[in-house]
Amino acid sequence: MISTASTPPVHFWTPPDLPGLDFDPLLARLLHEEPVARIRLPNGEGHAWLVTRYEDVRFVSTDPRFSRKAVVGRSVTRLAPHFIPLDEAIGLADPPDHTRMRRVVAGAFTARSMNRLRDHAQQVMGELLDRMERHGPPVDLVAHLNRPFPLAMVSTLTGVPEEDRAQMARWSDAIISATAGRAASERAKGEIADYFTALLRERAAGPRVPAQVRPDGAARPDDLAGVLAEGVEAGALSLDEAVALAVLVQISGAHAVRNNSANMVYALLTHPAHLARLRAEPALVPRAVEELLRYIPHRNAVGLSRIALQDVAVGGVTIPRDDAVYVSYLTANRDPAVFADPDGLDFDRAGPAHVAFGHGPHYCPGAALARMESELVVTSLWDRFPTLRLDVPEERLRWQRRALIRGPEELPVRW
Ligand code: FLV
Ligand code: FLV
Repeated sequence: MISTASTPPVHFWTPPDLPGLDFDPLLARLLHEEPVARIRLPNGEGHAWLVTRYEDVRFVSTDPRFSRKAVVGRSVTRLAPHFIPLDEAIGLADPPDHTRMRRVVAGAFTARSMNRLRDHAQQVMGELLDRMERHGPPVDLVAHLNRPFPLAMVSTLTGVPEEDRAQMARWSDAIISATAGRAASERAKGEIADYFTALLRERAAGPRVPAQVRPDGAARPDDLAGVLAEGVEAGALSLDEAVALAVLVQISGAHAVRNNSANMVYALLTHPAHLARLRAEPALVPRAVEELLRYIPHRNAVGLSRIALQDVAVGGVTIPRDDAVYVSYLTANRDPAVFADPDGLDFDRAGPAHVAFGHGPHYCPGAALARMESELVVTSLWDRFPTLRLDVPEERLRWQRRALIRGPEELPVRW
């Protein structure tokens, strides 16, 4: 029998500039009508598969027959003109190389590091809120809080000193962008890689920040740069791998939480009953943040593909060897087979975990930090400014256009 099931039509997909937290209509249609589809995005060559159901997304993101390494050197169809990670980055590695690098990073994302960062987070948040109060209403919340807060947190984690953080933000914006132009994005990748190469060399030469004293008496900084420098010295990973890893953590950590936490504030300001309940029941905050992570469409289109190393059946369709495959964590989080009333925001939702941080070996290493930052944003902001509200009608808010990661351009508020 001749089957046409394995060669469905290719959907040409130029993601629309959607306002607010509207869900991409093509993504919704594919989830419901064509859960294993073929797409073509504005850059790169040919087509790629797109897998949208929760179970299929978890399968593709876990099965070793789908390779990230094999993406390197291929011009897979994509949203951005360039590739965001450096070729040696952990996001483009497969096990066992991936496992080896991940083990090194674990040393910087320990419970102890997170606890230390929690105290620091409260201090940074307090300073930003003080500054906002001194400025007085109206203020742009993105500029005053959503942008500087995660930038400070991830920079403390990586080991980037305060005086270099504005430059980090400029590099990140040029790299996580579909509009900066390929040359500018590649130049920024080169410059930030040079910066982290120098920072790691400096850490290897000796600590310049107050060091933790380890049981063996040796002293070292336990920020990511210190952990990576030590890993390079021990032969656990190459300098290029360490630099590419640090760059990915630095740019993704600041950029993702800036936008996602701004979207959370927007979601709460436009769901007053949810906000009132959250204020009345502070114990609800962790569950509310989980539900917001599930609900918020974090990005436009899709991020990083994998290559099928063999023919693999996914959701009843055979994906041929050598074809590129994307998953959508956005649609997986709206799959009605897993989440009842998936398009509703429901702080009482129980059941399976969302996949907003990805799934499988590449699961976001910064998830605990991102959760802590988001919980702090949605509590401290209203503790300090209980009457916080938008300063313009909702329809007048400007949303980033042709973005990779979605979020408001600015969030004018008063109190
Ligand atoms: O938005 C993207 C992205 C963001 C990011 O923080 C890290 C990345 O590697 C990527 C990416 O590869 C593709 C994106 O569209
Ligand atoms: O870090 C990545 C990432 C972060 C993010 O906030 C959104 C994304 O789509 C991605 C991604 O696709 C790949 C990453 O490595």
